[in-house]
Amino acid sequence: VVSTPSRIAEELLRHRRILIVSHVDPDGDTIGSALGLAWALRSLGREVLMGCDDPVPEEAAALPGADEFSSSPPQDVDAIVAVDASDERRMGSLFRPSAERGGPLIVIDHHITNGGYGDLNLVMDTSATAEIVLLVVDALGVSLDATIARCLLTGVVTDTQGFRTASTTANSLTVAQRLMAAGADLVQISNQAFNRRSLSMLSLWGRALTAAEMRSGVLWAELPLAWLPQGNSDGQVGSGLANLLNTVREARVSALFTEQDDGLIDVSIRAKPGYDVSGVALAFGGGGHAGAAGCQVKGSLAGVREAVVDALTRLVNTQG
Ligand SMILES: [Mn+2]
Repeated sequence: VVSTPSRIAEELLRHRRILIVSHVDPDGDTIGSALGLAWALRSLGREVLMGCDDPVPEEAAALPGADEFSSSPPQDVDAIVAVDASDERRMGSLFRPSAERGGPLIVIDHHITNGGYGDLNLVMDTSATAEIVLLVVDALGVSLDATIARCLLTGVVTDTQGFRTASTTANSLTVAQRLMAAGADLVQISNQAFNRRSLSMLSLWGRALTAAEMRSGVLWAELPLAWLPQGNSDGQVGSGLANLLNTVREARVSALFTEQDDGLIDVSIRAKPGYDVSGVALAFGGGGHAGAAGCQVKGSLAGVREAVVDALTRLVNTQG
């Protein structure tokens, strides 16, 4: 069911104990959106629990409530809200089929590949899920405070790479202006988002960049499992590198292949404005946006790379 911010607010207000779930390999948008909504609901006296299958990344780690996320939150809740998760697999082990849920699953998301897997789905084509959460916060009748504003601005700043992606709109800036006026510190949020890389991670990127290859506008790099630190969560190491690959002038589209310890290859795809790589990610079982998409594919590093690079080469030839 396609919903509206006011319908979502109405549904949320019916429930006392609400679980908010951020997606696996979380980013600043899914964590910031979850926390922004959580603090708004708490100001209305609701009990809110936070769930995420993976650790909170550096870019969102300083947000109030970032330490509350649990990979095994209590299941006796009245409603579940998934934020920024384009399909149910993005909820990881925290997804419950409808028969196992006590209450509704409410999906708030901005991925164009989202098919609407919730009982209520608020899916809009915005630069960040945090933009949509702000509409819900308004519909809840909560006035913005500095905490909510800081969480939501983290979502907008991280998903737009500091207002630079093709998904950035005038509304992204209008939203940012409102959030700053409510007390969010853009400089502090940007610093936390972009200037906190470890030297060891940059060294790893250097190794991957040295071996990067480009063919007819398609640039790709790999992070084999043997190079990665123990217990690596691929999102932490890879997402910044995927964005960096896309800054290469000759690249129309770029892909980063990260070998995981579970037999899956994580693929992060980026594109210059004018190209839409979401369909390729969807075809390989993932999803995303025109300019940034991803999937996790079973197979060897070389096998998955060949298949995805072939698909991206066809895409460049078609859309270019
Ligand atoms: Mn997002």
